[in-house]
Amino acid sequence: MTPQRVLSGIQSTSESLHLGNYLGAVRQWIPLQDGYETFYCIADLHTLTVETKPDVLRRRILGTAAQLLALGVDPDRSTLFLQSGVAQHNQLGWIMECLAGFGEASRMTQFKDKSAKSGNDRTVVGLFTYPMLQAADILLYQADLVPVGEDQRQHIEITRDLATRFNSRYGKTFNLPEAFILKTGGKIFDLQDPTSKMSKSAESANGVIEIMDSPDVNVKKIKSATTDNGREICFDEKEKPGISNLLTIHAALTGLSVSQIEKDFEGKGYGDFKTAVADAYLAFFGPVREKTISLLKDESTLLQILRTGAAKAQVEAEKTLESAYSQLGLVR
Ligand code: AQP
Repeated sequence: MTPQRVLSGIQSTSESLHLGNYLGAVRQWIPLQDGYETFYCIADLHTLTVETKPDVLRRRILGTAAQLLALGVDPDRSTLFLQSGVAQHNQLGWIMECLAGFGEASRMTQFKDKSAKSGNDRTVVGLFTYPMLQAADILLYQADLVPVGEDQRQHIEITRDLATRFNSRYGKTFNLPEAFILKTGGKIFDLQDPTSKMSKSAESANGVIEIMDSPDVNVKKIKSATTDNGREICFDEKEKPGISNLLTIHAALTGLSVSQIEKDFEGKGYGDFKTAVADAYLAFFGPVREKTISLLKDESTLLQILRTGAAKAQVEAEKTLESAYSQLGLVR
């Protein structure tokens, strides 16, 4: 039996992944390498929706690749590639744009939030069509599963809608992918404002743990995380969003269950608990940071991994694109 396919991606919008990117998405990528055929894409074209200096963008793309490898993406078991290295993404992206309605694209929360923040004059058309390119990313590989954070659920739904529309108009061409979202950690919150998602575009960096930041800075951020009234370490998202977020983070990093951690901290205070979260952070991300720094010293190996990945991805992408073109009636 052929293994199921997994596709996921991450933008190269910053020097560092944040804790939410890892705990919500990349953490799932690693075990899926056993038993699934995994395609992991650095969505560098999506990154162009934010204006970035070319030298900075290049550094971020390589930095993202190195961090993914350090976190456990294994190029012998996964196809790791740049979106811009597989031209079929743009080609199928155009077809998705021609299938999507203006109304449904306008209802995408990410577009509404980001365009409201930056205003009409500074919002690029690419932000509006972002979900259609993302749909192409996924459908090209006939993915069964898409491991992402909770904030991406709507984009996976529109991907399914577009695939269903195409299949019913032109004949079965695309597999319908399922979002694969963790129950614990699918949404990691900002440490200073635990009712908002931890996000690269947060107004203040104080509540965002960037994994490539110095360990001292991150320990300080964890220790000054907003906590709630009371003293007990217990999970209650409504009454104790700050402590609940830290419990989720601690559980995800140590593999302990939230109820076990609650038990371990019975009678102890917030200070002790934050120290434990910081220790768990250091134990996990200290080596990842060191490994990333060392991988970045060998740029030619990184480039080779990405090129090999793109060549493999192109073969699969081309099969799907050809079949979509011919179903549409485009003359080959
Ligand atoms: N806070 C989060 N909790 C859980 N998962 C999250 N993801 C992002 N934030 C959280 C997941 O990370 C993956 C990559 O996301 P992306 O490519 O959209 O990354 P980004 O846009 O550069 O990062 P942000 O922080 O999400 O940026 P903003 O908020 O500025 O757009 C996805 O699977 C995502 O769900």
